[in-house]
Amino acid sequence: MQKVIGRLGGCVPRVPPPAAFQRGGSRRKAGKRWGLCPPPARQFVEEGVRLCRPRALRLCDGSPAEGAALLSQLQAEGVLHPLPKYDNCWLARTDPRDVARVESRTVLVTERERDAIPPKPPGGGPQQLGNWMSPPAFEQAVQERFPGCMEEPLVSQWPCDPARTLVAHLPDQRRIVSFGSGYGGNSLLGKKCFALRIASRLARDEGWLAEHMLILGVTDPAGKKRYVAAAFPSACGKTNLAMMTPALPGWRVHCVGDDIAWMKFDAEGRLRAINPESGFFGVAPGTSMRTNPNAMLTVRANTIFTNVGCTSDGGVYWEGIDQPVRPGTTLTSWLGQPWTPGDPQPCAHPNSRFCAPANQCPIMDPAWEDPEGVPIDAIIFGGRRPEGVPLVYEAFNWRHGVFVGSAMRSEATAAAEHTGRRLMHDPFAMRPFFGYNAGQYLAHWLAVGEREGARLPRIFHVNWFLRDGAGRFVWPGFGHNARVLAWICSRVAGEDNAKTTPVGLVPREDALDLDGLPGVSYADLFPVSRPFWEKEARELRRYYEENFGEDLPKEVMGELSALEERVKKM
Ligand code: OXD
Ligand code: MN
Repeated sequence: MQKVIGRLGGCVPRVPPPAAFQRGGSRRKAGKRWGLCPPPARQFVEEGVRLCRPRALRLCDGSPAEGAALLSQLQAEGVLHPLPKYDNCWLARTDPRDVARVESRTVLVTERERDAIPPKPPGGGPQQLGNWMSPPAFEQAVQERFPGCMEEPLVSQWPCDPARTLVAHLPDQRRIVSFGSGYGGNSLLGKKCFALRIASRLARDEGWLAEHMLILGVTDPAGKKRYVAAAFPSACGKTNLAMMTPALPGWRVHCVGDDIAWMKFDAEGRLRAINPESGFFGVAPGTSMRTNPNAMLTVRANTIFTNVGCTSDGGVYWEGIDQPVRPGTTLTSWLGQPWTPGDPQPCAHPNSRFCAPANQCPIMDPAWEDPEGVPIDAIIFGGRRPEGVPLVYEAFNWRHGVFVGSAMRSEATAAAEHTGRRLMHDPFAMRPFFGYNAGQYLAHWLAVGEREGARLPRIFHVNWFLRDGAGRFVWPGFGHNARVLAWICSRVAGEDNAKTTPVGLVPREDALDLDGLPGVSYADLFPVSRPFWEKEARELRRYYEENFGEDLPKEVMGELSALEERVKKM
């Protein structure tokens, strides 16, 4: 940005700012800044003003003073409530209809449907790999929503229009047009909309990867550090893993990012990742000093909480926060109602969130803002699989790894409008975030693996969520996941400590450190059963046929056939 302004300096035409600019001194200052804006930015604002007809216009400068002024304005308007127990922390209660991503109203607008999604399933079932909208339908949708929308009187303290919400992407023009929702995943346009959907399209055009992945650095007791990127579907513990406190003595984890990774090859052929976000937008329920102390320390200041409960002494509350409420303190639910433990409805919405600056996390990696990125040694896929899928396995090679990513499934979570514990396919944890046809996305990953001179990371799959017959988790998870990272690091270091199964390479029994975990048995953690994988392969074949059709790369179908053959021989 600095560069763009520099280049324009001196030749900036005197352009009068739009009439909606605020009056007085701020109008004069804004007018000056307006003149420095690049012409396409000015044109964008002018078009928006004409269309939406706001009462006032403000050109943000991003200064702390401006941040403070906006917070007090939102407090005065009843959108934000202060949380005096902490430093500069705020609570927002949204309209209860605007609490999650709305995948059904998230669209890719392209001339040809095939550029956005694979062909519709033969039976006419719902397309699960995104929604397409034609340019004329999009123009009509804009005309039905935007003209004068900022003149309309507010009907609640939370401006939204759930019946007409639309989150549209125009990948050819690198444009995003979002209407009707203030929920972060729909309205923080730099996040899912740009850093995943539009960026995945940029990445394909330019030969890199924009992925729904956390990035962490893991250092072994000898001081050797490696970086891994991991893709899990929403609300499957990415933030917890990214900020983990290892339960293995001598091991350390540093966080680079908890949700999105942009990965490009460097001159030596290594894949280097940056986190394009500057903060965390994490799920609150279940976060505690036991499960994620670093997240708890991160959100003690400068944080906006959305749809959590609150305490009468100005603190926050949610299911699993694991903090005693002081005697005499009362609780209020996310709906603003008095709440007592044991009430049938939760105190916090299951998808309630914290939004905090990343640099407040006590274990941010020293290189987390390095523009060169960090070198990735391993890529991990994972999901919530209550049965059948081993704790960890390694793909045989890159192509098999692409297959493993495409075959990911997980129980549905509260981050989107889906309900229940239904098992959903979620290829690469990108199902809601593809910026182009998912079949072409798989082809792009395969092409990355063919790149000349590439020193590719190894690929793994993990499942922290296996349950026993009584429904109890068989793996303690959280800090103990460091044990799995330790095995992954040993594989990256070239140790010969894996055994081959039809599904992939698993740790040999002596290679996974289970010391000090009474009741945790290797056999429970590594179920590889023929009936389970036969069913899994059958369901996957149907999923591929119905959702990718002929856009599934033949290499991926070949990997499925190879799995079926290996399973037959079990
Ligand atoms: C999120 C998600 O990160 O829904 O919020 O994936
Ligand atoms: Mn996410």
